[in-house]
Amino acid sequence: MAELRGRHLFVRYQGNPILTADDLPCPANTVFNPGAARVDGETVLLLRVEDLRGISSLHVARSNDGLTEWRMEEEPLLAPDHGHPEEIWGCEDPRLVFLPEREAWAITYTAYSNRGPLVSLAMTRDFRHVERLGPVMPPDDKDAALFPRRFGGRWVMIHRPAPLTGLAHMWIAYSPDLRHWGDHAVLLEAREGAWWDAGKIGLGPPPLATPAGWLMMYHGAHSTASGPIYRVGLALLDLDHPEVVLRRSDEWVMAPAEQYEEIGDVDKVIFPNGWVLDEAADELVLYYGAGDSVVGAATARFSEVLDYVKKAPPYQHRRTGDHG
Ligand code: BMA
Repeated sequence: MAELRGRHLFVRYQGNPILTADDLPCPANTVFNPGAARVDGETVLLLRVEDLRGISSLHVARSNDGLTEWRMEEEPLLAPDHGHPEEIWGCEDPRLVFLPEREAWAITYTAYSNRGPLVSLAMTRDFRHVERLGPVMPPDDKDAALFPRRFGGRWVMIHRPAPLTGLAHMWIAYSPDLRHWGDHAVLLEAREGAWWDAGKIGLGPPPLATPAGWLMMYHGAHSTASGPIYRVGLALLDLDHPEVVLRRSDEWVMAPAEQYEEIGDVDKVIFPNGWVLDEAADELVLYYGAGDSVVGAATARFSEVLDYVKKAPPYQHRRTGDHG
């Protein structure tokens, strides 16, 4: 019966949406798909703000309790820059991971180039200044996050290239220096047919280290006659070998249900990029874009999420190249 509990794990915050375009210091169309971090006793969201041209930039908001009284920075942390033609159409969908070795936060984000979306990497120590490392994956590629530490001396990144034909799976790559990436392999496959995660999947928030393995949330974009439905499920990766998927939930754990998730610039979208864990309180707070228009939050008991994913079905790996 473990699968039946999945859709009750995350409870939406009653004050949702926690941020809308009206909360911003500048005129904007939408605010959504934030990365999240806990920094010096505050929750930091790196928000995707889409302006009235359709171009997105990344803005910092801070809150003590992570739910209310957000304070916005006036200027964006990352906005399309003339020196970076790969960002000409915007900076989107950041994921934030603290790298203790670098004493800095890694920001992986979608840079929207005129040759399609690609993955770019930037570093910050304080969410006030940022250093771009530039593109790390060519187009089309999205939904990337680093792991916070090296494995066998190498950094590891999850990302989602869009193939010219076939299904859009999640991939894994390795780097000695955060710049040169190789040993590419499929990590988690999109399912086929009627499944909620058929056709196209992608990483949600960065994987979270737990004693049982890396907790991973991912979205599935199930296509329907009225467009895709974006829902999220869970998987568990081996702690020392993150390319090994141990478990994968059959059912989604969150699906669009509230009006602000079902109706927006893009209907029926739940798109989480960030979460904040308070281990002492056993609380996991998930931040997500809803309907590509506003920001929602949902909380879960961390121990229940772990129990659930540990009981999810074992994952059957296939070799790269075996799949469509
Ligand atoms: C994905 C990304 C997200 C967006 C989602 C739903 O491909 O572009 O930014 O939230 O589609 O529209």
